[in-house]
Amino acid sequence: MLDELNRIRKSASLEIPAAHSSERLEALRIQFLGREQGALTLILRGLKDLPESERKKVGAAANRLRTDLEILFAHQRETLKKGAGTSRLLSERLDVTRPGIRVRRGHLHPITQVLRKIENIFLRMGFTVAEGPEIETEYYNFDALNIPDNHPARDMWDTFWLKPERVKSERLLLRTHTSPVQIRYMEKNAPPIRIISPGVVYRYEATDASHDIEFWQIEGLMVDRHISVGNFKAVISRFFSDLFGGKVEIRLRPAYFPFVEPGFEVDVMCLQCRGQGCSVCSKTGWLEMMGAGMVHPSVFKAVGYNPNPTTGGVQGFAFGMGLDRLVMMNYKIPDVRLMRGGDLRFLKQF
Ligand code: FA5
Repeated sequence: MLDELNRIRKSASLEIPAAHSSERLEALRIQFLGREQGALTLILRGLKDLPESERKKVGAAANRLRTDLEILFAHQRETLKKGAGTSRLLSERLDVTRPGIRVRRGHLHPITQVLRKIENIFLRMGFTVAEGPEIETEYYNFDALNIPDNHPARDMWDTFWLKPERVKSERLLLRTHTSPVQIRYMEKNAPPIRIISPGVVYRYEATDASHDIEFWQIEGLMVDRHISVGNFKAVISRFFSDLFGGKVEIRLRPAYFPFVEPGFEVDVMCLQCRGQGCSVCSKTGWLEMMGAGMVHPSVFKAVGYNPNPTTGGVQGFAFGMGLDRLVMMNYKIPDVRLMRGGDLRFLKQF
């Protein structure tokens, strides 16, 4: 038996360090220590049949050999692992002399590009930029703008109401226009005022080529003593000629908005079809770009301003234009829904 143990020790100490793969190492482990037929296992299992004097001697030698083999196997396992690490290092090594991988640059969304252009035009005319929240209270979106509950004008803006229905007794909604920023700004600032306020607004309505449920508006507000419709026309004509290079025809139509008096809508001749009529302008040749008007005295009262010019009060004009539609005009985009579609084939063109 002792001879047999020596033979196993000799062969194992040659073969285990020579194993160059984990598969080979596992085969050797089974050969020597395998639970069923391992050479050493068979000897340990046969101990019980030996005479007592021999059993002790062989048993001690066999256990020593088992410990030594386990150490040999563990050592070889480590060696193989390190070897694998080295070959990974070799395969992943960095060749700093190779040309780099080009990282594709993104760019600004067409809406952001046009918005920046518009902001610059207004900044040059002495306006500043103000912001307001997209989640708005019923008071700022409607009541303070002279649109009380049950007023039929509320039907003009299909609204996404938020749940829970009331927060601190206020009903919340996704703002349907940027006009609430007028109120928020006037509450905190005294006249004279010259601001624009760009932002996203939401409407619960059916979509088509010129209507989306989420779109950008830019609010404008100018308040001072002796401001008239003439000032509005001058500012807005200058704006359109700076934006489109002076080649654009605009027209003012009377319109009703409860927070202005008089009110009007401003149309721009459709650049897509040059006034001939197409799907973008619903075959009219004109695209409605903004609602506007002279700020209603009730709105001034709601923010604590004196609306009476004969007693030193103020007057002003306000407008709210659809930025998406201006972008459509600027780049001749046929459908407003492309703006938020996330289609790279569309976006890469700008
Ligand atoms: C308003 O939202 C008023 N707050 C504008 C205003 C401000 C009037 C200040 C008077 C004084 P209106 O609902 O018409 O008005 O929207 C203004 C502009 O937003 C429209 O002229 C149009 O250009 C754009 N717009 C309206 N609905 C959509 C829509 N569903 N998708 C894309 N653009 C839209």
